[in-house]
Amino acid sequence: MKLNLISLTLLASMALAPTAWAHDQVISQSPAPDSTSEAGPIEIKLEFSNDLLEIGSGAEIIVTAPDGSIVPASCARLEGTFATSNTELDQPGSYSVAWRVVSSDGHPIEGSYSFDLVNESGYVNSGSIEPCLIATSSEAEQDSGNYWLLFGSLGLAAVGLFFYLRPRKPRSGN
Ligand SMILES: [Cu+2]
Repeated sequence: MKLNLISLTLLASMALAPTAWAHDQVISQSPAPDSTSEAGPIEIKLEFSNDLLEIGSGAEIIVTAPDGSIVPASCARLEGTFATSNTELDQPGSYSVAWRVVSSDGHPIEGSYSFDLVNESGYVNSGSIEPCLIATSSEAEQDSGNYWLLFGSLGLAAVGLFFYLRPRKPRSGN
């Protein structure tokens, strides 16, 4: 009887655990997915089910234009359950928003969605947005190049050390 109670408690806690440990969820996104916005300064605002953590490279919000280029957008700001980034859009078409934040349980979570832009007022970007620095693919390649250079020089140093330290054979025939 006592054993049954223990196993029941164990079973119940196992059933409840996944819920307690689940990542936070995005609960609202602005501009809303599949909505249409008018050209101009646009604030991307994402709301989550719990306070976000500000650790490491933390939060990233990347906005991609209809032509596939990355739109200048400010670094993501975290305020409690919100992550926001400011941008300015004048090219009509479909934009995609890709985000990555750190959930309150310490796990990174990510998602993406798209919204449409129309430009009926003839808005022209002022270029006043200070873009957040985003590592481009060429920078990433350069990093890996430096890595191999370092790796290679370490290897050379090891080979040099080996030849320097290796015991010399006494010359035969002396
Ligand atoms: Cu998690």
